[in-house]
Parts: sequence; structure tokens; C-alpha cells
Amino acid sequence: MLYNDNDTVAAISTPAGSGGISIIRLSGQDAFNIADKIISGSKSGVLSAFVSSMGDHTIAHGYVFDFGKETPELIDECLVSKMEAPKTYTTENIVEINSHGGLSVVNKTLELLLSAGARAAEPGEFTKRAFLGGRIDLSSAEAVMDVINAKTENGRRAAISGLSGRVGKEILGICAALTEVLSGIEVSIEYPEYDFDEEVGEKALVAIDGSLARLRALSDTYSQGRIAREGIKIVIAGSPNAGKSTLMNLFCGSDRSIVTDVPGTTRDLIEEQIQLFGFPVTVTDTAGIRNTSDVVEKIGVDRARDAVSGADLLLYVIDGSDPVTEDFVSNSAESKKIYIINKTDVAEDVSAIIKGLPSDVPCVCISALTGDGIDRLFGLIKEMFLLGSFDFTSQAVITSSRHKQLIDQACELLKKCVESKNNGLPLDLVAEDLKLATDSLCEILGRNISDEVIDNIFSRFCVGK
Ligand SMILES: Nc1nc2c(ncn2[C@@H]2O[C@H](COP(=O)(O)OP(=O)(O)OP(=O)(O)O)[C@@H](O)[C@H]2O)c(=O)[nH]1
Ligand SMILES: [Mg+2]
Repeated sequence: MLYNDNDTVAAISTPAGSGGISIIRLSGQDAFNIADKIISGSKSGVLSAFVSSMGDHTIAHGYVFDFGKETPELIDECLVSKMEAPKTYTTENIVEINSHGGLSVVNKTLELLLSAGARAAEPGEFTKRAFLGGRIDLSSAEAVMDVINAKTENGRRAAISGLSGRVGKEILGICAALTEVLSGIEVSIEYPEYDFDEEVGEKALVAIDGSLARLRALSDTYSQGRIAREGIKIVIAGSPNAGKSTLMNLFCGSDRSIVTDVPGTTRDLIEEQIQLFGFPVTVTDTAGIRNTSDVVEKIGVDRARDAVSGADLLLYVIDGSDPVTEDFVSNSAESKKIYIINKTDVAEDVSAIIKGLPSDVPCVCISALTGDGIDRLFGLIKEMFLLGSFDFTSQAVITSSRHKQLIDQACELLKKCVESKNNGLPLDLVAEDLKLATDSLCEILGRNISDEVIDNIFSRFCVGK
């Protein structure tokens, strides 16, 4: 970062736009002096080091003034909170100004703070300061944005697992166990005359095995953690008139897509965010896939194919009452697929259709019109993604691909340690990989990592957090 981390920084911490109140936050060693330059305790605008004279962790009523004018101009009436370091969000001195939430008032107040000596905060800089100040580890800091962005129950639970330090604590515990092994090995290397090797080696194996099991369990939480954070992308595709839009509307619980009996009704992608079993789900309805010379419909079909390739789950709808020769659109190998035989309320016999489907892909018969079979479909989706069978409230859950990568890297290195030991290689070689594994885990907590990585993580934050 080009900026000096000792600067006092300011930003609007509430969302842009009009609201009942907005909060402008100021953090750094000069926060109180800077606030003094724009806030007065009296409506007449007398400067009296108002914020500096407030008690620690108190809130007071005051007025924001533009003292740069010949006659000080009253900008807003406000409530000011004063929080002295180190017991604050950033671990630094903090002033928060609760102002009336109009865009112009808030921007003017920020502008005055900047003229009085503050610097505009970078995205995530307040949280970055909390991390650099040692109040939270990097895994907790990263979870702050997840908490802000969480849109569903389980998203929130997974995020709070990170924020409350559950992940950090588990990693710290594993690091401590590995560090103990390392120091044992180092002692035995340093004092070869005592011949501890055998005993130290055995102890090391037990501890490494235990750590491996804990790390694998943590790594396994990622598939659920990722779903809780990012959700699942479900794409509904199939031939024209198969009932895709009717199914879409069942998912949404509203008439989101237009339904008619004219084949080719849906032409563009229709997307909606919903919640399924407490998880965020994006459902996309698509144009019926067929060969067409209609220019607009053709673009729609291309978009449908693109959407299919980016889906976590493809629901391929087949009209059970009038099955056309299907090409059973394939999506990428990693994503999941369910065949849906629709219109069972009017279809006579769907067994021939089922026979023609690949047997390794699940198939559900429904009537999107009456809702019959939809619970079976939801049940299958729940099973496929293990939704609902995971306890987010008490367990450490990883939601970040960075954490997953580092944990898997540490696992590989620990596996190598076990192999080296079993193959009779000297303990100092085992120690080398053990050290690297511990380093990987420390990176999750934000120890010994480059400024570049830190800046990159916080740049994804919003300004004001
Ligand atoms: N009987 C019956 N009719 C259905 C069912 N699902 C859909 N339909 C009817 O089938 C017709 C087409 O439904 P849509 O949902 O628009 O089909 P679509 O696959 O979105 O069609 P396109 O957007 O044109 O590709 C409409 O008249 C629906 O009412 C069903 O389960 N049973
Ligand atoms: Mg449609």
C-alpha cells in the first residue's frame, strides 16, 4: 500500500443513499484532534476541543461546522461517539459521527474531515487495521465481509463461524500441536548423543496423524461452507413448451416467468435469487433449446446453452405428454443433473421416456402445473448437496477457497512427513516438511504473509468496513 498505515482515516460506513442516519467513521491516533476541528458542542459554533474533552466510550450531542468559512457554517446536528484505543474495532482511537442520513450532508462531513487532516480510507481498511493491530486473525477479518454479504440463515451461520474465530482457533490448536512436535525433533537433532530419535519419531507420528485428521475434517466442511456462502446455481433447461417456466414459477413462488402454450415463449435468461433449506439459490429459466432460424430466439438458445454450462445443477425438463426427440443437453462433467419428466397430470405412460434416459442420472416425475412431485424434487436436491444435514452452529466451517487451499497443502506436506518417517528418512527431513505445513496454516491466520496478499484480501471489502 502506498499509504502510511499511521494515517488517520475516514469513511462513510453506512450505505450510500438517503436514510434515517449515516455514520462517518474516523480511526487513527489523531482521530480526536481531527474531529475537534469540525465539531462543536454548541449551536453557535464555538471551538472547544469538544471531542477530546469527552469521556472514553461515551456519546455526546454536537454540531458539525465548516470552520473554513469566515462565519462558521452549520452543516448538521449529530451524535458523536468517542472510543479510545485499544478497545475499539480497529484497536485505534475512533470517532463515529451519526449524522442525518442525507447524501449531501454526509459527503460534506467527510470532506471536512479530509480537509482537517484525515485520509480517505481504503476498502476494508478499518478491518485491516483491526487485523494489523492484532485484535483479530486474518481468517476472522476475512469473515467480516461474509457476515455483511450473507443473505440466508446458513450463510450467516457459516460466516459467524469464521468471524467468531472458530476456524482460527482450530487452526491455532493444530499449529500448536505441530510446533510441539517440531521442537521435540529439534532437541533430538541438537543433542544426538542422547539418542531420542526413536521416541521423538513415534510421538511425532501420533501427533501428525491427529493433526491430519483434524485438518481433513476441516477441509471437508468447505463444500458446505462454499454453498452456504455462495449458494447453488440451478439452471432449468429443455425443449420449448416442456414447462420450464412453470417450474421456475414454482421455485420462486410467484409468476416470475411468462407461461403460455406457445413454444418459444421464454427468449432470454430469467434469473431469481431464492432460499432453499436456508441456502442461497439462484434459479435461471432459459429459452427452450431447439434449432431455429428466428434471430432473437437463436440468441436465447445460445444463452441457454451458456447458462447450462455454468450451472451447479441442471434441471432438464422433458414434456412427459409430448416427448420430442431430445438431445438431452449435456453440461460440464463436474456439475449435477436431474431429468424432470413434467406434465404427469396429462402424460399417459412415461416409462418409455424413462427407459431412454441415461441410467446414471436421477429422474423425477412431476406436474409443474399441480405441484405434484415437487417435494420429491426438492428432497433430491437436498440430498445431492447435503443441504440441511450439516450443523453450522457449533462447528468450525471454512468458506474461503484460500483457506481450503492452504489446509490441503498442509495435509499433503504432513502426509509426506509420515511417509518419510515410515521410510526411515532422518528426522531433520521430516522437520523440514513439518515446518512448511505449519507455515501454510499460519498463512490462514495471517502470519508471515506478504503485504500483497493482505492488500488483495482487503481490496475485496467495501469502503467504510
Ligand atoms: N398439463 C400440464 N401443463 C403444463 C404443465 N407444465 C406446464 N404446462 C403448460 O405447458 C405450456 C408451456 O409451459 P411453459 O412453462 O411456458 O413452458 P416452457 O418450457 O417455459 O416453454 P418455452 O418458454 O416456450 O420454452 C403452458 O401452457 C403450461 O400451462 C404441467 O405440469 N401439466
Ligand atoms: Mg418458458
